[in-house]
Amino acid sequence: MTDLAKLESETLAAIAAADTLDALETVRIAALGKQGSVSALLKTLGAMSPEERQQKGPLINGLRESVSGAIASRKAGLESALLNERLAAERIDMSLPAPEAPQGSVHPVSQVMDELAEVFADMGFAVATGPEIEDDWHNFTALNIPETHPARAMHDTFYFPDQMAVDGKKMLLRTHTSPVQIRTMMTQAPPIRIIAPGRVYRSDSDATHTPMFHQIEGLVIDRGIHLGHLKWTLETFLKGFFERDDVVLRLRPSYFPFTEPSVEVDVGYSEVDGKRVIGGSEKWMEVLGSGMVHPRVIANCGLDPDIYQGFAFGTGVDRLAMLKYGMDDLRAFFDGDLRWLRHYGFSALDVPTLSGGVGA
Ligand code: 2U9
Repeated sequence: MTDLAKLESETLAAIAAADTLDALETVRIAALGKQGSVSALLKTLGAMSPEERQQKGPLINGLRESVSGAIASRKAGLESALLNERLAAERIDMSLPAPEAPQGSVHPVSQVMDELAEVFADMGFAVATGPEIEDDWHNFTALNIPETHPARAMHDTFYFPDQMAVDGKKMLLRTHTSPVQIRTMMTQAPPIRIIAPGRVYRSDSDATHTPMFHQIEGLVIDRGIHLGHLKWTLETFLKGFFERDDVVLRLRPSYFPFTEPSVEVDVGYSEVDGKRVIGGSEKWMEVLGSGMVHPRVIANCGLDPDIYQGFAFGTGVDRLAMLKYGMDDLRAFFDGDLRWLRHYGFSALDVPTLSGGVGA
């Protein structure tokens, strides 16, 4: 066997025996690299006579062709074997259930606001909203709250700097949603039936009060409105919200500058395993304040109190949520703690409807 034929069969055997791309690369360099065996032969062509080169040239080039061809097809073979291995190993079984995706939840305050809107919509109330940055006329004066009333003091109310005053009226963060009702009485002709839910701000924060909390107030203005209408509305509201027919109310005389007479409302409950269960009249807890709208407030809004009367009420939405859903710390409502939100939060599909039940 000639040297050329011997070199070709040894090199082709080494290519066939290479079982990884790295091993094949080593064989390629040994044959076709700068110091390779086939490259060495190609270099001898330069020094040959024309006759010798004509005879040996095609043989040596033929060797180079067959070696590089064998390397190329071996490389392709090894690469497709690698690909098939990966395809087998990295299979995804599409029939498996989707992995748990992180999802958000509806905050209890939003849920309770939706429940309340649903309960009051059934009684013909519309939802009214207004600015959270208010002036002291809409927040205090229009509501018959005198200049010297402690609620106006800085220890209760967040004021903007005096230079922010508009038409001589101080700007502040509203301390209740009552200004929304003032604005409605000044722009909408009676009959008025609205609820005003929203954020309110008080600077006296402590263990059970946060500087921002949520309130909902209601207002009815029409001809011939009396306390019986107020009592029925509150009973229907609380029965619908707590989803119980055995809700019992107790009305106690009270005082607010914007209502006369003023009535604080307790709801009956019993203690079961340390939990408060609304219903019956074993124990009482205050849930809201209310009263007949003071005639001066009606007049302040440009309506004639001899023609129009009304009632109003107010309560804390966070507090109603705690009563209904059992949270025991108001501050947790505002921490944004995902564990709390996951535990007390609602699904976006828990849309409250009177027919489907107002709560979860
Ligand atoms: C207008 C006229 C009267 C709203 C009312 C209360 C009684 C009341 C508190 C309950 C707990 C606020 O959330 S709270 O801190 N509210 O007790 N609110 S009567 O009376 C109005 C409102 C608007 C034009």
